[in-house]
Amino acid sequence: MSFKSGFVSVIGRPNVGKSTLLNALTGQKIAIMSDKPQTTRNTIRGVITEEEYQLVLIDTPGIHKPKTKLGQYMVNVASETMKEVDLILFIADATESAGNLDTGIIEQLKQAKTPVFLILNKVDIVSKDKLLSIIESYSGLMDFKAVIPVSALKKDGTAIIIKEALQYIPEGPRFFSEDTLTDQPEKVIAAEMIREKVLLNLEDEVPHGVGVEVMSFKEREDGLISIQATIYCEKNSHKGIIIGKQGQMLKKIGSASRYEIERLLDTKIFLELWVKVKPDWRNNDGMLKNLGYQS
Ligand code: GDP
Ligand code: MG
Ligand code: K
Repeated sequence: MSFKSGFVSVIGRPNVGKSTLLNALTGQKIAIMSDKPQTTRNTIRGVITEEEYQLVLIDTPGIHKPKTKLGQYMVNVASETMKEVDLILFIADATESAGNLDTGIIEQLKQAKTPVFLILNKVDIVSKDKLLSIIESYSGLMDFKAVIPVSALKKDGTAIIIKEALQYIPEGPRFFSEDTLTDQPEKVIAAEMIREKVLLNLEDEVPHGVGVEVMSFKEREDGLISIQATIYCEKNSHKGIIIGKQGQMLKKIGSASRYEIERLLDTKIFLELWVKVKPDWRNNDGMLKNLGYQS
């Protein structure tokens, strides 16, 4: 059998479990996960390489009405991605029937003319009867090439996605070397991990106005990787919250980030964090570029 390779986009409204699914499929923590919507800004790719195929998975930012330049960037990335991939996995929440955001995405999926699978996630917390009625409610909305109920959290049904997906993947070359899990530079991943920890630790106090830039990422002579990163926020009061009393919060964010990055890179790291106020950075082109949001 000849080798197959292709690109698969993962799309769905916030919190349906896209990042969790990507991680389940690739077996690695790459895309960042949190219970807050819109944590995924970059198009992060996970790569699955087997004897006979290679699938490049793209975590597509959610589609929504943009209010800032960053928002517009995310929408552009999403709609461009949808046209160029071989297959789209549209992820929906199996515990709820389609809402406005779901149907809005479906309208856009129809225009992309790329094959679409409906992946109904979180079946671990839904009854069979409910699941059947949800499937029913979705199936009238568009012609899905497959409807696959899964639990990304429990890795239940995820192998079926791959098996079905391969029917839509063309013959092609190996795009990435076998041990590649993501084509994002490690610097960007480290920044995403740190941003995840900020979001996780600060609840809703410092909402989406946080960006992380890795200023330097160097391997030292003793093998340790030394990372220096700046956390940007929009207000002085936010800076205070991120740093915390006697630096406690920043310390907490730092050690949680270090743990996660060490696990990912499989090596010891030395992490230094700074916090800076940059009002309105989300509307600043130069700033967006620095943070890796190239358009
Ligand atoms: P995203 O915004 O679509 O990327 O969603 P995330 O992957 O960040 O997941 C959002 C929330 O749903 C997190 O709290 C996940 O733990 C949870 N979640 C994801 N997949 C499942 C699943 O299969 N079952 C259950 N019960 N929860 C899930
Ligand atoms: Mg996500
Ligand atoms: K999320």
